[in-house]
Amino acid sequence: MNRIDHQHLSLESRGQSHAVDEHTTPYSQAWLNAYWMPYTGNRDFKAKPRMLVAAKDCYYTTSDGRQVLDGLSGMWTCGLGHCREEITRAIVKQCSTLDLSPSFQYSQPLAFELANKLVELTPQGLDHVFFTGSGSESADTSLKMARAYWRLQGQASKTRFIGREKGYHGVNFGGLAVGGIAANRKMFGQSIEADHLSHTLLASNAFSKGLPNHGVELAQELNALISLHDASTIAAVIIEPFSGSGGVVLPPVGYLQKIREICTAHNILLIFDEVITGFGRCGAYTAAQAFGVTPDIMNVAKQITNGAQPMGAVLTKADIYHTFMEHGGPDYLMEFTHGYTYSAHPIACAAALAALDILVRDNMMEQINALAPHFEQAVHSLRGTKHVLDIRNYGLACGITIESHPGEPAKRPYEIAMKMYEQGFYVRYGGDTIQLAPPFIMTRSQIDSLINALGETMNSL
Ligand code: PXG
Ligand code: PLP
Repeated sequence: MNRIDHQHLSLESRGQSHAVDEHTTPYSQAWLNAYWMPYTGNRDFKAKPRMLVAAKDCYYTTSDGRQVLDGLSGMWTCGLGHCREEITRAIVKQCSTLDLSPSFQYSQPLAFELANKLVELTPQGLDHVFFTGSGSESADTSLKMARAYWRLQGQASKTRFIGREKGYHGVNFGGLAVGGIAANRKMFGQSIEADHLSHTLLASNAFSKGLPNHGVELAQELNALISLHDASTIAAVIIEPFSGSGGVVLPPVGYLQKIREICTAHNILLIFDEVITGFGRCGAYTAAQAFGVTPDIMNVAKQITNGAQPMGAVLTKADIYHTFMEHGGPDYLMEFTHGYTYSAHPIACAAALAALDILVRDNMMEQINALAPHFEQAVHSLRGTKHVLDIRNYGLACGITIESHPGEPAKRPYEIAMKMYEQGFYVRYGGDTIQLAPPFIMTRSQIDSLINALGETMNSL
């Protein structure tokens, strides 16, 4: 590698204040090594960094001045496109008005305004909002809320959780326990007690468009787990309406309805993790509305601020909120001993209000539903392309299963994503899948160029 000592470069030249990174020479390893990157092959990245220095609408600008089409809306976050002026303005204004208010025992009006907006946009019955800083924090908040709820109801033995194989609920210990992606769990040992339902990725559903037809009977596994553990030990079932990180695994027709029925029949709370599905990805404000099933608790994050500020939230039914209020003891005591320094951070609230305003003002759900059939037709045109074993889609999300190199399921998706990046396209790779989640504002011709590039790339490898 190069010998440049970045310690001696001026701060300004090290900062990425310009649209194009001025380092035309490679970065030094020592400089790169200071940052331990999350969920990244650090050694691979640092051998050949993929630095993004600016973004606008559907494009990133790389440090070497290339334009890269964003096929994943950032990290499933930026459906409205990057650097939206309305959101930027709201952030700047809030930043210079009230940068932080204490979140415990004091607050600020935007938190209440945003809570009411979320109640309005999400399914009827979810009436109260607890703010967090991320999807992982939403997951752990929802699990703690469920356990505490049952304890307050006099049913303290209801502590176990049921998640699903291929489920992703973030990286904190609670979310990890209910998560079902083995690669994410195996480094960390025991956390809290959880069991898992099977995933719903069935060979008989390969190349389904929209919700697959086979597999509703998999919901009956919940009855089997209830027989095994007894409902008196189970606090909640947590499910992504469709699994995102696990590879865009869709629920069979009727599956979520059945899970809802079983939970209700056995006094088990149903938590939907809508961190990816929330705020437009499914062509509705939530997947709960798209699929017609209302959970007791709903977790959101990501698209809530269009990715411009970190924020998450947990929405609950009135019964849950009021149970805490009624059992709270004297008024000066807190009812739920939980919260984050950055719960309802004012700048994040301002970003979220601006982002949600755009979704409503621009009839974004209609726009998504108008674009989704074109996206569906485009992604399924890849059927028959080399290495493609399955293609699944819903709304503006797609998962493509890639035939593995023997014994190395994660390698070919990585190779595809890297080659795509070289050619100016950003797609997600994870496990044995390639995932796509275009911004809601992407044009048909941009979708076509993304899919054409993907097809050519796969055929070339
Ligand atoms: N639940 C779900 C359903 C998620 O998808 C989280 C919780 C955790 O959120 P935070 O904000 O703590 O990361 C997620 C996050 C990807 C990708 O490229 C997906 C996630 C995170 C990073 C990358 O698929 N999902
Ligand atoms: N660790 C220490 C020592 C703290 O003081 C706090 C918060 O006050 C935390 C962790 C939790 O941080 P956060 O509220 O940002 O999750």
